Amino acid sequence: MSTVIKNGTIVTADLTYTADVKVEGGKIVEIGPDLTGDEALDASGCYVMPGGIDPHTHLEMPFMGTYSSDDFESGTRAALAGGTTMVVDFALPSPGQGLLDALQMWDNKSTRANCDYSFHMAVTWWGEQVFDEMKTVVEERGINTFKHFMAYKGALMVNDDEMYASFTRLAELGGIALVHAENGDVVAELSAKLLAEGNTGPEAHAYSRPPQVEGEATNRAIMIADMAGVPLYVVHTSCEDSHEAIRRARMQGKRVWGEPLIQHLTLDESEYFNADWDHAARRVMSPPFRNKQHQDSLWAGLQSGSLSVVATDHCAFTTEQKRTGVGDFTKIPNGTGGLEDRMPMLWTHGVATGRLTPEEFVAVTSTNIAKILNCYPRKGAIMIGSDADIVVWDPAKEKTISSASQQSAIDYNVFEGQKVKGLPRYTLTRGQVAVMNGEIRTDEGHGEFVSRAANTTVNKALSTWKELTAPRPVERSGIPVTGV
Ligand code: DUC
Ligand code: ZN
Ligand code: ZN
Ligand code: ZN
Repeated sequence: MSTVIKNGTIVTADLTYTADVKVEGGKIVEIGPDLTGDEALDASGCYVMPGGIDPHTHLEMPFMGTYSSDDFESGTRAALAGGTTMVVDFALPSPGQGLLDALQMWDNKSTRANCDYSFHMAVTWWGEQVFDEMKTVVEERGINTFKHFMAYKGALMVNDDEMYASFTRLAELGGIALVHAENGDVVAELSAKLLAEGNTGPEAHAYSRPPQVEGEATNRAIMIADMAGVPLYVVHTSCEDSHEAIRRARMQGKRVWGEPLIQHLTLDESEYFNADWDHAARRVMSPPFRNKQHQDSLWAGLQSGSLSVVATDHCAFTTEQKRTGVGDFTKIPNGTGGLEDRMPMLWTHGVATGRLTPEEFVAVTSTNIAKILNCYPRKGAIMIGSDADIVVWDPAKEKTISSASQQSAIDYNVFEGQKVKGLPRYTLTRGQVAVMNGEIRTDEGHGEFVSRAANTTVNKALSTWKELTAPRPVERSGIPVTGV
């Protein structure tokens, strides 16, 4: 059975042109004029783009005493509804748990996925077992990215010595280090002080995590990665303080990438001052939303290329779950949704406003991600032989975002009431039509794991630090002289 996408305009990360696309056996088999096939999808007036890849989700994740509410079924259904055809979720060992053991849990959950997916591995503690298992994870399980939490003290946080050990190991294995960059020690101090002074509401969450904690941790992670010789990917870059460090590192030739979230690009800190406790608590995530200046910095980063991708950190909790934190903001489960809305929101606020070109949109929502994570051009491309993960994007289609019509399993949406223009007409996951003119026809279990090998040639950090400081013999005679 073949399907031809007809009369559309193909947009890739480098090129916009007119051609039909023929899909068969889950792959793109032909690109050209006047193609024929068993079935045709009309793309007139639409852009035909690589399906979105969300490099950062937390589906059914045990966290802060509960589980995030979207699982691999509802989460990937939401993804497809919004034009995203692959998600990369974090397999998260509890401290002391082995990496392979945690991966088994994620394998079990992900059997319900409606679209393809991959995993990042989290390093939440350090020891010989983790050191050993990292090799198996990279070489046998096809996972080349490992996340380190510099925050969540007493739970997921790793210290600098552990981070350095893990980064060094990753450099040997050809992996990439990911960091959640917030100074967890300072966050813990600020949180305790705020609570002691009677600041218990959701707005105090933002006070406890100012941009400086993120800037400091980002700088520290960059320097540690440089000493270990490992490429670094900074997740949820939310502010200028962190962006500035990434920008500087990149200009120095270091292989560092920054990942702003659609939430930070479009929502600001005023959300936390809403008089409605639920409204504010539903938007509690880490890092928190920032002011307009930080938002402008993130948009500038996408425009200039100093920030590489746009993600969601989709980690959805119901209002009921959020209310665990009434009277103590530190107990509000951290996280917001966004999987269904990332592409339409970025199109509306990025492309429709003229800030991004359609090609840049494809780059930051798909192609750059596939390249960095090493699954390009299987994913992130409209090329013969690529997986037929395709979104037929109608730039004229409009809707108002509402929790009443969303796929996510929660009872609200942080973008509630926002008008978006630019939505999928069709979403194809490996050739199968999952969204047809607004109708969702997902196929539970259709999603397959995407293996991502280590990339030992491209992913080298460029610092010369190691050569400059490598121990070398010094021949001396006589009595050592100390002092000046
Ligand atoms: N931040 C969140 O808001 N939720 C999940 C984990 C994280 O780092
Ligand atoms: Zn994080
Ligand atoms: Zn996250
Ligand atoms: Zn199927």
